[in-house]
Amino acid sequence: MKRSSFLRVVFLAGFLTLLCPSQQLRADNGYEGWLRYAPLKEKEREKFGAFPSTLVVGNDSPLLQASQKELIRGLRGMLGRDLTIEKELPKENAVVLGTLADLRSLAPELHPPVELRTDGYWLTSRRIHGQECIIVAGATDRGTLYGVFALLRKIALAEDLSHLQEAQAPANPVRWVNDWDNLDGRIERGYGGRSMFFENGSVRADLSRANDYARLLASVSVNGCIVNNVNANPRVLATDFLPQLARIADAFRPWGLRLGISVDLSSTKSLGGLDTFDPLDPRVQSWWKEKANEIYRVIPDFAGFLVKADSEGRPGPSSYGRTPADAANTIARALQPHGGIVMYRAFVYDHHLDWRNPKNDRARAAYDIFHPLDGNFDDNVIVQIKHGPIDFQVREPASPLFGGLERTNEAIELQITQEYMGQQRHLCFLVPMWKETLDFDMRVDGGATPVKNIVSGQVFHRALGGFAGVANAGLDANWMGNPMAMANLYGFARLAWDANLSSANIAEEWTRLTFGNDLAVVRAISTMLLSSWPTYENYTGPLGAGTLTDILGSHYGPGVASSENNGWGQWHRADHEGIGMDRTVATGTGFVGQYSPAVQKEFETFPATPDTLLLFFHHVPYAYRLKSGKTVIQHIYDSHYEGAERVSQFVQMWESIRGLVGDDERYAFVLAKLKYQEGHAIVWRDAVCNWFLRVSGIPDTKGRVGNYPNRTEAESMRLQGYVPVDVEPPENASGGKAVACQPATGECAATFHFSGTLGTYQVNVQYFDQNNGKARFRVLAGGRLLDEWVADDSLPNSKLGGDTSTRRKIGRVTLQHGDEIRIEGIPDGGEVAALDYVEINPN
Ligand code: GCV
Repeated sequence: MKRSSFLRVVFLAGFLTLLCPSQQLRADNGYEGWLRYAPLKEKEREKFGAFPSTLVVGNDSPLLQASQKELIRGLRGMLGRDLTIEKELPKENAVVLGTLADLRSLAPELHPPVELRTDGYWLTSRRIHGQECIIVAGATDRGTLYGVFALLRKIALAEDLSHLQEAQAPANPVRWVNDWDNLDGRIERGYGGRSMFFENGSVRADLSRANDYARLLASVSVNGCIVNNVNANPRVLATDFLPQLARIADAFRPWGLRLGISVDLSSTKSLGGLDTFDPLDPRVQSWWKEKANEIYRVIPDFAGFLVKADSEGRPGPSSYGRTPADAANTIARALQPHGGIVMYRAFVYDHHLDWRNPKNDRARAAYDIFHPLDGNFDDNVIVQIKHGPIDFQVREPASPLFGGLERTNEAIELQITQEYMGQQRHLCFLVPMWKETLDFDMRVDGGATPVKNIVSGQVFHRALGGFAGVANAGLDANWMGNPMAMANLYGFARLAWDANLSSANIAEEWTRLTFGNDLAVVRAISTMLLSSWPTYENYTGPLGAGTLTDILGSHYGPGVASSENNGWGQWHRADHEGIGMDRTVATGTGFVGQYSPAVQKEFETFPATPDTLLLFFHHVPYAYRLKSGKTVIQHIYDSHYEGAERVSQFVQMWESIRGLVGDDERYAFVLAKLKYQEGHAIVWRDAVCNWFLRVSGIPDTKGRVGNYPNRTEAESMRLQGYVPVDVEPPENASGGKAVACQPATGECAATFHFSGTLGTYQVNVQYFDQNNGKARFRVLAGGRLLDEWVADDSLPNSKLGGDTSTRRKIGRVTLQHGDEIRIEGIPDGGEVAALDYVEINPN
């Protein structure tokens, strides 16, 4: 969106805030997600005046019982109406709920307009025996449940139901979430608290949270959940553990959600007592068969296994010279008689690549390994492919493997948890990014073959396929650590149902369900969501170079050089002359050759390659001119400044809807997160820009990079107790240094005199919030206390650097020339109350 229209939305939202009286405020900690069922406004409620008061339910299966309860709960919340339950069709208007088979016995004359595929539903309003009825009919019980949620969604969105006629079925049979929960209760790459499934090596006693999670997932038609980390603990298959897993499956079952688990392929050795895990060894094969039988005895609707093998140190078939197909088929054959499936991840690569060899390329791995196996996988195996060829970076092309498996089931793996995307502290709505991959046309055999139609099975006529989303929801009240991050979970599931839904549509729908139908709210939040991914990309990693994050540590703050000189293969190859990976067939790694000939033409040459992916495919000099007319280096500088500036606008937009988002708790929570992001975007901006300035030696034509006239470096202040320390890498602190209060000192201060003129200013204090203590800070100007706070965030590092650098913004401070600015720090634990700089900007 252009800056001018973006600001118009800010203005409009603010204006509407003044016009509209505040909604009645409800307490809301984000637990209900998009299922709030908040009372509709009077005007909206009027639309449902004729809604029936009676409910007829076709059968009494657990799923239909859940459907019935949900309908009652939703209507009570939104319309303040209760439903009376009848066994037979009453002599008054009614809601009729059931499968198509149930409906046939009630009203044989009614047929859906199209044949409903598995999990599909039909919503319609019809006369039955002279009575106006709302019909919710599913192809299966599960489809009926999905129909109920769809109907409730329509009511929450205040849609007109008078001509209700909608028949829908999911495009993808597999719509699973993967949760990377460890049995000890930690979640790998989870940012929403501890596991809701496991604690201390066992399944939790209280699984009510798992039941609520299943409800949330069912409301958006997710039908499977892998509950443990892909880096799997073999114990998950232990005989005494299976009944524990069965309890989770029981919690999921009323919501039509099937449980699956990640398995370690070497379990036959570590757990089974065999001396091998060779998938072609008959003893290994019968062990898996026995294990599958044992599982299905306690979990009859068990969904299947997810496998990570020969990847990042995980054992795999390569130990025995066997292929992924050998391994996948061995366990698939064990599951097959029970209807279970194997999701075998294509994330197989060597993380000890020789970085000195310019022909080495991690991006090639999945295709190189799996393409030759096409057609060798059993029918109940699905190859699960990360959306890009590296690893959930901020900008990657679609994995060429999607086009390389014509005789194999495929699923796309999307990462809902924001590992590389700001870890739920930064707003980053991923649906637009996912859609770029889903809509990407692989042009296999010259035809239109977008990724979405490949994974659904449509293009290559596969019976199985779909979506897997790494969710990692946890025990935090709001599930993911930030109510805004729930938009990604919602968006994932909506795309898994129908990948043709637009990003704007999903953003608006989620916003309305989560925050209400107020126009100003819908506009402001949708606008923020839709521009958040390009914004994040702008201040982190440009032009397809990948996220320039610290890939050896937290994957969070900046760490531009961390990708280089190691075997992980996330190289951007930036040096003093240029940047980018040459992946061309002509001179590079040959990765481009993995695409169909038509797609190769798009990426093989500089001029054909879109700017957004230029550095993914080509190594170019910094002075190379992009299609935008800018040089690469100037683009890096400008995009980082634009990105950081845009986050400030997010803060303003959010502030413009104060009082309209339904409750104060979520409002304040999100505001705090956005303000934090505003500061951290500047940390990113400065680190990346200064790194490239130092390495390229080419100055910013606009003179911003390395030039901060309103800053006073902490190391240049008068220090009492504080001592200057180097920060590594140096670009992650202004001037490469900070000051730290050594714990023995107890309390420290840094002072300087304001050299500007009398006026109102904004004082920004850049400090470090380590996660190993709760240091305290006080800021005084001319002896007046301006602000004080405790640095008690749990950022992902205990060191001073790009992960922990944090901004405290103190607005509207009157200062006059010569005022003493004093920052006092009191360390705590290992946290040294460190300061980077103070910046004083005119208000
Ligand atoms: C579960 C990346 C992540 C790992 C993750 C891995 C994977 O490397 O950093 O935490 O491991 O992907 O997807 O298997």
